[in-house]
Amino acid sequence: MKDLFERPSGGESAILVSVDFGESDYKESLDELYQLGSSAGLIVRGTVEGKRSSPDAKFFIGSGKADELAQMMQTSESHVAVFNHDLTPSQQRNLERLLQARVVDRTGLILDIFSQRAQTHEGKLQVELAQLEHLSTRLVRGWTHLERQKGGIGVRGGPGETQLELDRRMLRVRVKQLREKLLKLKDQRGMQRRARKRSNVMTVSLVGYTNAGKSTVFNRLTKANIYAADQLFATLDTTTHKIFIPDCGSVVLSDTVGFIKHLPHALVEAFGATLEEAVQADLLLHIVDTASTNRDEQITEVNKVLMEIGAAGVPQILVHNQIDRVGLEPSMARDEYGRITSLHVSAKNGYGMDLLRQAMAEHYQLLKRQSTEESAYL
Ligand SMILES: Nc1nc2c(ncn2[C@@H]2O[C@H](COP(=O)(O)OP(=O)(O)OP(=O)(O)O)[C@@H](O)[C@H]2O)c(=O)[nH]1
Ligand SMILES: [Mg+2]
Repeated sequence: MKDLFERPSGGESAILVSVDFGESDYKESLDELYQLGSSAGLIVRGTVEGKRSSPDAKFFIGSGKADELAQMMQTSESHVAVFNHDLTPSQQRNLERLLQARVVDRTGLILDIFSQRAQTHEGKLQVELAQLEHLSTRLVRGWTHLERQKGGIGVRGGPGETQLELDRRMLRVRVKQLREKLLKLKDQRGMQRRARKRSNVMTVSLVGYTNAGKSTVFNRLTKANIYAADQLFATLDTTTHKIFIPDCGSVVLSDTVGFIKHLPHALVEAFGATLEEAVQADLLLHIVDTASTNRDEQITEVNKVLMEIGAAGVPQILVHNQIDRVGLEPSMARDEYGRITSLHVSAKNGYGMDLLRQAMAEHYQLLKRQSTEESAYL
């Protein structure tokens, strides 16, 4: 976040590049890239679009489009080209040579936002590990460019392609160090969680697509004042608060990092310890932006990531948020056994927050019944 504000007059100029391979969600993914760019602090000056059946081996977009891009970069005085795709190291290198500018792919951009947002010690270590893991599969530049120096999107300082072999060795050493440090922190988290379990406190995690309104819900329920903003990945570090709910007692509520389509694998792996909060929760509140045109796909994406991290089995309530934007009333739906399956709320206006509390209280009662039944069998 610090970097975001350090950049002069709001950020660097950039051109977006997107190729339509005939996917059904092409337009939404380009909108998302725009949001990612502005969340990273870039000023988007233009977009180069093309249609292809497969990527061009040399420039990804083909040489004609690459020339068009070079032109647009020059006239708009942009120094960054952001691709809505993952590039091979050689495509990136060829483009950088041609454009004489920095080229960032979708994963690089997401990693950059994460590195700007990381605030806690653990968050910073996790981002660094993700960046190094990503880099180790491609290693176009030296790893030293990931040192937290001042610099632009996708670079953060750095000397370029020098000393590649030495870099590889240093990279391996650093990855090992980071893994060890993170493992220690994971143990600490585990100890805290076990203490909570012993004290019979229910744990609830807010999960969902980025920008759905998780932090706004969190603030409503806890009366905390954590950062919520119309930005992708406004939240990076897990925040946990204890709240008191009638018929339920204390509940430990966590706000977590948002998910996105094609969440870089290196990030999912590096954020294992943080995401573990969701895996170990008694209940997931899956926050959805009801007003998004891509709502159903976002729900599917979130469930995919939950599956990947091993949280698919945790009971989940779908919370359709932002109903004020589509003119719906707060409501609650139940399955055939009477269990709450989904809610419609507006965190911004506070509509339906009582329903959220009721849902947590009912889940608590359910857990209590289950544990009594279990102990009856023993
Ligand atoms: N109109 C409306 N806006 C909302 C509502 N809930 C959240 N927002 C807005 O949506 C934007 C994103 O909200 P956040 O709470 O930061 O979303 P998040 O899910 O925590 O996002 P990340 O941390 O970036 O993944 C902010 O501008 C909020 O003010 C709602 O119920 N109605
Ligand atoms: Mg948030």
